[in-house]
Amino acid sequence: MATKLKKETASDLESLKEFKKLHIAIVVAEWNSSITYAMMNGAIDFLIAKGVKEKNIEVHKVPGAFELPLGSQYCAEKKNIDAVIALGCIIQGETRHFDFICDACAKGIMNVSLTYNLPVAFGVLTTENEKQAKERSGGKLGNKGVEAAEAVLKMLLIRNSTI
Ligand code: DLZ
Repeated sequence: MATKLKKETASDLESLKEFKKLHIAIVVAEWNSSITYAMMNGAIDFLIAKGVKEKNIEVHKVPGAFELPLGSQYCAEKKNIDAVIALGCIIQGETRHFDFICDACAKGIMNVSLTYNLPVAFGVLTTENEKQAKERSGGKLGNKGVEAAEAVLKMLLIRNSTI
C-alpha cells in the first residue's frame, strides 16, 4: 500500500515532513539526454529539497518519449510507488514523427495516471528546436523537470485533502 500523507493544502509545500515517507519513480527518456537528464537532476534536487529521501527516489531510463507511458505503467504497478514523473524531450524534425510521438506520449501518460489513480507528471518538452529545449531544462525559462516534480507533490496533497 502506498504511503498516506497527512491532509495539507496544496500551497503548503514548504514545510511538509510527510514528504519523507514518499516513494517517487522518475522515468526518463534517453533521447535528447543532455536535456532530459538536466530535467531529471532538477526534479531530484527539488524532491530532496522538499523532504523526499534520496533513497526513495528511483530512476528508470527508457529509450525515447514513446516508451514513457509503458515505463510509467511498470512503475505505477509497483505497490510502494506514490507518484511517477515522466521526463522526455521531443524535438520537431522534418517528418511527422514529432506529432505521433507527442500524441502517443501525452495520451499514454494520462491513461496510466487515470488507470492507476496515481499522479503521473507529464514532464515532456515538445519544442521546435534544441535551443527552446535548453531554455526549458535549466535555462532562462526554468526547468520543466522541477515543475513536474512540484506537480506530483501538489497532486498528492490534493488527493489527501479530498479523501
Ligand atoms: C524516433 C524518435 C524521434 C524521431 N525523435 C524523438 C525525440 O525527439 N524525442 C524522443 O524522446 N524520442 C524520439 N524518437 C524515439 C521514439 O520516442 C521511440 O523511442 C522510438 O520510436 C522507438 O519506439
